[in-house]
Amino acid sequence: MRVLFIKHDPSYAEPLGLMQLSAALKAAGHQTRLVFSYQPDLLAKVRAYRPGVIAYSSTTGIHRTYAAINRWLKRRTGFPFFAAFGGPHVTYFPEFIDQNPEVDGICRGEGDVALPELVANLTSGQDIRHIPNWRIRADGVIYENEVRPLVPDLDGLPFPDHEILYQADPYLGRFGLKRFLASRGCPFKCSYCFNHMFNRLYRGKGQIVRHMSAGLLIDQMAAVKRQYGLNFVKFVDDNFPTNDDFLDEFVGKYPDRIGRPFYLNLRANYVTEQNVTRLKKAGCVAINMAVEAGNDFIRNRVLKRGMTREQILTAASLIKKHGLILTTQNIIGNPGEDFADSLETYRINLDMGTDFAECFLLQPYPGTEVESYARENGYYADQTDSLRESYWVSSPLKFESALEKRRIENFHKLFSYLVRHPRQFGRVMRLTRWRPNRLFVFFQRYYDMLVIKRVVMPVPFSWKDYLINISRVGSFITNFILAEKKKPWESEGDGAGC
Ligand code: B12
Ligand code: SF4
Repeated sequence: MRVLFIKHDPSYAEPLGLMQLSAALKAAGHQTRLVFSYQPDLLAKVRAYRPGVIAYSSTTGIHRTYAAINRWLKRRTGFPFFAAFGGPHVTYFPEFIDQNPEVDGICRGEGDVALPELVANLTSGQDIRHIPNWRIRADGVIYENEVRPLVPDLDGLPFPDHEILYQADPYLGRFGLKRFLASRGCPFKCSYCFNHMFNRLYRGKGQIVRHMSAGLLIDQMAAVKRQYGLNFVKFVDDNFPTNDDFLDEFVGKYPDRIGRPFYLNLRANYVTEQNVTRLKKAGCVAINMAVEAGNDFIRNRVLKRGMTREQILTAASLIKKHGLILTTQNIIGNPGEDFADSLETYRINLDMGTDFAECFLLQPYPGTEVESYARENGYYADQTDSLRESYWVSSPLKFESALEKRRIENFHKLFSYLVRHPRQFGRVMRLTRWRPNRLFVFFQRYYDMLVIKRVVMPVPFSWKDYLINISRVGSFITNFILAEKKKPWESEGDGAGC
């Protein structure tokens, strides 16, 4: 059967979940393709491919766009197809299928076995109502099924399908920066993150944290390097594996077989002398560590990080001592936070000597503990469905006053700049009183991109890479500042009742 994946947002990062699913489908003998909905002729492309299944992988916020695209395609393609949704949004907000009658099934949790099983049953005309992980709409009824156990051995999965992505966007294949994943799962319980819900959903269904063997990870990377080229690696694991069996093999093989600088995420409690030494020996040039909040109460009671200020500062000094770039993740605009608390987060970054501090505005994603905390304490009253596509623009929470909210939202846009230019603090602080505006949003996105390129990934990219990136950023600006051109699925009404 032909399965078509539709992805809406621009392709600046590999959608590894989707690529993993495509590999599993191909291994089971099906055909797959990816189309980007922002490119022209979506309908013509869908009609030409005539898939049996259209698959969407959705985070919260963008789910509305995917629901609209799907509704439009159901009306306009002129042939029947099974509309399958998966990814974080439907996993934590399964009511999505009840609210969208054009959706035929949603997959909660891992889709590696669930999607091929659904497609196999659709191909052979077998019953699809009782497949684990799926909530299926059939004969006007929704059938709910438990999740199956987690994939026990990541080495048993096929390598992610890079071809599907690079066929849809050949430029990405040639771009030197590529992302990889060595593991799945995180055992911590941070209240704003999806992991505590994921772990609850999978309680008793297998080991949460799993990693590939270092040898297979490197085989996978070597194949990508050979076929498409590779200058710089970003590992997107929640926490890069640091257990001895993995790290020893990784350090032994990576320099010879891959030999490219890399960047990864590590929680402060895994930043030890031994781990940093080994990672540096393998070629690590930068470590990203989440701080989230400088204020102890917000960090540990609201966000449930379980991490002391001393732990954060010690980890930072260890990273700096070894001459590695230190980047951090920070969240401001947390429930109950005031502007003074946001400033504490800024100051701890100065104390750490952070090279680049990425800052987000808290979004209470559905089902997270922080969402309940914000609702129960009167900081948040909106419908889940109103969350924005991105955490870069505004906060959906209530603060003590309109001025407090404005200062936090503006400070968020200036945060990374100020951490690099603390002497500008006095001057820039005045800007936090301005009305939040698109210029600030654009400044932050562009500034962050430049710093990441210059400081975190100082590897040579070609002129062509620069030109293509500038044109992509250019189209982002045009869309953003001149208000986005209406898409066909937006101009035809919401299709309710169709
Ligand atoms: C790398 C990453 C990114 C990358 C790449 C994103 C991408 N689309 O792959 C970048 C930097 C671009 C990014 C951007 C954003 N991200 Co992000 N990201 C991640 C991260 C760290 C890893 C994703 C990954 O590759 N996972 C590994 C693969 C194997 O898992 P997977 O993608 O979940 O797919 C599996 C299942 O979900 C399922 N599945 C997925 N899709 C489908 C589809 C079908 C049809 C089926 C059947 C099954 C299925 O099967 C897959 C295989 O088992 C996750 C956290 C995490 N550990 O997962 C956050 C995470 C997904 N991101 C998150 C967020 C919020 C965002 C942004 C909205 C942030 C923003 N800009 O404001 C954007 C949204 C971009 C987008 N539309 O996807 C949240 C989502 C929360 C939510 N409720 O939606 C997560 C969960 C982190 C968190 N805060 O908790 N992200
Ligand atoms: S440590 Fe990171 S990935 Fe793990 S639960 Fe906390 S925020 Fe999520």
